[in-house]
Amino acid sequence: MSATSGMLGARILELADRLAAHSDLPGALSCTYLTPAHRASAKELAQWMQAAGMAVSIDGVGNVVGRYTAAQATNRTVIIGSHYDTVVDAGKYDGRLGILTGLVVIDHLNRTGRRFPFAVELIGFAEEEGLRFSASYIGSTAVAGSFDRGLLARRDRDGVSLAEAISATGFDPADIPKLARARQDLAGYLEVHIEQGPVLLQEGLPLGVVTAIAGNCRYWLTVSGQAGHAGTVPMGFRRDAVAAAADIVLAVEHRCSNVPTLVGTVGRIEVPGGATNVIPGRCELSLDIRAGDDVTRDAAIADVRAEIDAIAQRRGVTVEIKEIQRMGAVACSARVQTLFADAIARTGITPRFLPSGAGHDAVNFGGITDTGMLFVRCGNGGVSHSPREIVTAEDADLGARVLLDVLQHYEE
Ligand code: HGY
Ligand code: MN
Ligand code: MN
Repeated sequence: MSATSGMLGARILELADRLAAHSDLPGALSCTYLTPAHRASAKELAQWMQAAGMAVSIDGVGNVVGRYTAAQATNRTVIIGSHYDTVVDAGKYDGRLGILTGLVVIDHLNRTGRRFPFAVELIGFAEEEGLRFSASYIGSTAVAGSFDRGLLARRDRDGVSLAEAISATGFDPADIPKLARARQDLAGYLEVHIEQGPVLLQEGLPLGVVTAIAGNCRYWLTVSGQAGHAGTVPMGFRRDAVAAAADIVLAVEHRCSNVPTLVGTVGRIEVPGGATNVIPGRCELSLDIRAGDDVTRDAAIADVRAEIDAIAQRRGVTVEIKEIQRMGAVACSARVQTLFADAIARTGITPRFLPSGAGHDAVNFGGITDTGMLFVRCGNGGVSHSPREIVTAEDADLGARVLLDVLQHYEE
């Protein structure tokens, strides 16, 4: 690649900084589905894709789609994708690194006039984290043809439904199935993503090849006990919803500890109408359990549910458990893993294969086309979903060069 070494990486980081300027929050990055910051981010990404020689559109669910045509007319397409929505107080690279890596690679192809026997579609998916409507992967399931219409009824904290939010952008949610790509046209799906963990950093490696993506299950729990006066109800008479929730949190931690690839997290815990001098009668909490394989995960879920029943019994509370998401573990294509590994080896680095504990848009393509992921090292101990998330320009540059190399060898 003629681009001076390091130049692509520096450009990726510069664009990530500029994209992070669009935020729902002052002084922190938060880009939630279909907020003004989210729409502004889509517009800026579309401009950059246009300047890189792609035909660009923003589809009905907010995906930013840039198409780099093939050497000859064909529908066969390799998708390079990742997401541009973020968690609250996020890092600048989760999802965005993958979009911007694809952008600088296609910009380089355009400048050098290089085209392939297949088209390349760069897609910035609009909603992967599932924060606003507790509905992950809206963008990638729409493109993959697996969007769950039942999600349209989900409401955000202001009571706005997903259907209303999408309709407000001028698109009829009933037309979402029309966004799906014809399966016979898909020649592959490639995603570059930060590792969001410490493995590559600890082993001194800039890149890794993803073998499989963990399956995760998410739940929303409502604990109902008995509200009361904090000063007058003796401890033995209480049915305290928060104390029961605390037992649940510790039961999840206990069951999910010391089992390889198994993790359990309570990321949100809320006391509706809570007050210092009131014994909580109600407590709501999220639950996320995932593992490298579905058998390990499902065994943990069964045990946690049994323990929740025992806690409810012991404490005289009721616990309603609502399943929000169930995603199976997805193996990455052996062919694409080999393509990434060979490209990494050509840079002189030993390829490192590793599973992903984080979910990614790639899970929605694993069953319909050759799908693979390239991990890029995370600094700061591998932290992610935090403003402390960092990537070096050198590593980002290597990731771009490997992605280009994979495209050049894709159809050999
Ligand atoms: O939750 C996840 O694994 C991803 O960051 N959405
Ligand atoms: Mn994330
Ligand atoms: Mn991500």
